[in-house]
Amino acid sequence: MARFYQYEESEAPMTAAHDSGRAVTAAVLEALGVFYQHMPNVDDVDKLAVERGYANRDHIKLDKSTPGLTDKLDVFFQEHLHDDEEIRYITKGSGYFDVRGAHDEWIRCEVGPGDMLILPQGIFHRFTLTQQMYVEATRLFQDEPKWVAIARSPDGNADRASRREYLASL
Ligand code: KMT
Ligand code: NI
Repeated sequence: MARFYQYEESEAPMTAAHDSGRAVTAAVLEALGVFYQHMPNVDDVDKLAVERGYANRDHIKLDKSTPGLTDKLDVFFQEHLHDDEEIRYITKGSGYFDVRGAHDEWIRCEVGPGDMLILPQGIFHRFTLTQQMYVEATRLFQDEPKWVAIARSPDGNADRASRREYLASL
């Protein structure tokens, strides 16, 4: 089951828990447009995919044997947004998705097997592994995945349509 909390900055590596001890509720995440559900039954994933029109999916595995893992993780951990939702269903292992809260603070979402997390388009976020250093996940998408990572710019990507739409949706 997932766990959500305020991220505590420290010198510890990104894969450390960075747990401030301050929990964040599912309602707070919902207000940010983040969808979370524990779905141990894969049938529920298929049902959600039909309801939301996610016709396509692929699979990603990251562990210590992944070629270029360090570089990949560095990219995933750069703060960014996408012009599409980021839909991830964790099947094995664990990971941390950090999303920006209402006051631009980091909220850490620790996810594990059976967790479905959907980040809305335009939300600033990043990803890393936990110290388990292992995750497998299904990535769902509607058509062509638009997962180009748009780095956060000094003005917070204020002119980008997906960002403007996201802010308007809050
Ligand atoms: C992403 O887009 O950040 C990823 O696909 C990370 C791995 S999904 C567990
Ligand atoms: Ni992303």
